[in-house]
Amino acid sequence: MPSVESEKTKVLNKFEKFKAEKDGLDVKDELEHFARIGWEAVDKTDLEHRLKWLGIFYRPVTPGKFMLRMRTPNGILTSQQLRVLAEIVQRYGTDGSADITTRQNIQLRGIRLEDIPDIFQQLHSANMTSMQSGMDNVRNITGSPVAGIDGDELIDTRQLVQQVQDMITNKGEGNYAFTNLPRKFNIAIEGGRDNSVHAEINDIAFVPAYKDGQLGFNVLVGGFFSAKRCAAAVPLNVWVTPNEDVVKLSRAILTVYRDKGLRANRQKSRLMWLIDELGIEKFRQLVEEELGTTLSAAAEKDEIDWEKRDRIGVYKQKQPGLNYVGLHIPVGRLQAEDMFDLSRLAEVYGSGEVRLTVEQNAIVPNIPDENLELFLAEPLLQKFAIAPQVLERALVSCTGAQFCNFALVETKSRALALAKELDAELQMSHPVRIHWTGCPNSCGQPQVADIGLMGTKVRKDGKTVEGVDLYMGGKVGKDARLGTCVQKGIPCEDLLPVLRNILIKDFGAKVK
Ligand code: SRM
Ligand code: SF4
Repeated sequence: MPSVESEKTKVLNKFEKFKAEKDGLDVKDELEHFARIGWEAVDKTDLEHRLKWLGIFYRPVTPGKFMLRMRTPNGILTSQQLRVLAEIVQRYGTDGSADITTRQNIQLRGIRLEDIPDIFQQLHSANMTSMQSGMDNVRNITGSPVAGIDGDELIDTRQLVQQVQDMITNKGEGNYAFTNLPRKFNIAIEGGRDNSVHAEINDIAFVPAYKDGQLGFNVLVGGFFSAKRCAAAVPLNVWVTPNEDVVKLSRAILTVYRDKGLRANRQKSRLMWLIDELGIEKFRQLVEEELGTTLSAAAEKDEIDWEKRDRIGVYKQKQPGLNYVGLHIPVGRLQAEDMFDLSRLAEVYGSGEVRLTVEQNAIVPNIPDENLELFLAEPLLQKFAIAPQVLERALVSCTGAQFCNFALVETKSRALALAKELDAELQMSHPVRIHWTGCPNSCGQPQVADIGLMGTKVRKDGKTVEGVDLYMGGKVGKDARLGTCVQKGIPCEDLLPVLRNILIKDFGAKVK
C-alpha cells in the first residue's frame, strides 16, 4: 500500500525515510519467515522499528527476548484472555512477566520471535490484538475503568473505545490508512466526573458535557509529553453526541494529522505542533472539511468536577447486589501465576472480567455480595492488597532500566523500595501520588503526580551516578494541571531524606 505523501515529507528524517520505503505493517506477512531465520538474521530496521507496528518490541537490553505490547480497549480483559496471556508468559520461565501500563494496557516480556506466529494465532482465537500499538500509531485507547458499573457515571465508554480502536486498526487486523502518522498518537474517552483517564495529556480527549440538556462530549486536542515539551490539551471548541460521531471525528482528526502533520523534525511532530502552526481555528476548519459537516460548538462547561478516585478497595456497583474490587498491583508487575490466579478469581467470584487502570492496578468487577467475603480471603489479596500502605497505594512507575534502553535509571524496584521505607517511617492521612519515569520521555507521567521523579545522570564525588529531577504541582481530576520541575539532579542515593522532608513539609506527614 502506498504511504501518505505530504509536502512536509520532502525533507525526510531517518524514520520518514524507512516508512516511505516500506510500511511498518508490511512485516505482518513476514512473521513466519522471521521465525524461521531467527531474530539475528532479521533486517535491522524491521527488527528495531517495523516490528513495533505489530506491538513486537526488540529490547536491546535483553537481546532475543522481546516485549509484546497488547491493545486493551478501555482496559478490559476477559478472564479467558488473561489466561491466554498468562500461558504465553509462562513458557518463558523466569524471563516471562507482564506489566500493566500507564495507558490501561498490558505488555508481555521474554517473548521469543520464533514463537510469534503461534502467539498471534492464540491472540486471534482469543479476540485480542497487539496491532499498531507502537511507533507512529495510535496507542491503546483509554476509557473510564468503571464504565458500565459505576453508579455515578455519565457515559458508558466501552463500546465507543472499541469502535474507535476497530476503525483505526481494521478490527485488529491492521489498517494502512493509519500506519504512517507523523508520530505516536493518544486518544482517551472519559465517561465519569473524575477524569480517570488523564484527559489533558492526550492528543484527543473526549470529556462528558451537557449541551442543551443533552449529554455528549466536549473535545480537547493536542495534549502530550515529550523530552522537548509537555503541553496540556486545548479545547477544539467542539461538542459531539456519544455515538458514531466520536468515531467519525476521531477519524477526521487523524486524517488531518496524517496528511498535514509536521514530519521533518520528530521532536516537533506531535499534534500540538501542527495546531500551533495552523492555529486552533484553522485546524478545526480542516477537520470540518474532512468530515464534510459543520461541527457543533463546545458546551459551556464540561462535567469533570470531582477529585480523582483511585478505585482501590471494595465499591458498590450501580447494579444492586454487585461490587467491584480494586486490587493494588505494585508498580504494575505481574508474574504468570498472578495472571492465572487473577483470571481464576474473576471467574469464580465475578463475571469473568478483569479491568486495568492507568495507575497500573486491576479491578475485578461484578462480584455478588454473597461472594465478597470469600473473595477477600483469597491468598492473592495478600500480594495485591485492597488497603495498601499510603505511598505504595499511589505509586506509578515506567519500565526503566531493567528493560528499556532509553532509561537513565532503574525505576520500578527503586520506586517500590523507597515507598516501602517511607511508608514504614511516616504516617499520612491521605495518599500522595509519586510517579517515577526513567527518562525525559515521561512514560511514567511525572507531570501529573504530586511528586514526580524523572531519571537523569548526576555527578557526585567525581563520579556519574543515577539521579532524578524532581517535579511537583501536578493535579489530576477536576482542574487538572501539569506539574513542573522544581529541583534538578538529586542523586538517587540521597533521595530518601529529600522525599521525607517534602512529605512532612508539603503533605502533612508525621514521623511514626
Ligand atoms: Fe512510552 C517510548 C514504555 C506510556 C511517552 N515508551 C517508549 C518505549 C516504547 C521506548 C522503547 O522502545 O523502549 C518504552 C518501552 C519500554 C518497555 O520495554 O516497556 C515505553 N510508555 C511505556 C509504558 C510501558 C510505560 C509504563 O511502564 O507504563 C507505557 C505504555 C503505554 C501503552 O500501553 O501504550 C508508556 N509513553 C507513555 C506515556 C503516558 C501516556 O500515554 O499517558 C507517554 C507520555 C504521553 C505522550 O506520549 O504524550 C509516553 N514513550 C513516550 C515517548 C515520548 C513521546 C514523544 O512525543 O516524544 C517515547 C519516545 C518516542 O516516542 O520517541 C516513548
Ligand atoms: Fe523507557 Fe524513558 Fe519511557 Fe521509562 S520514560 S519507559 S525509561 S522511554
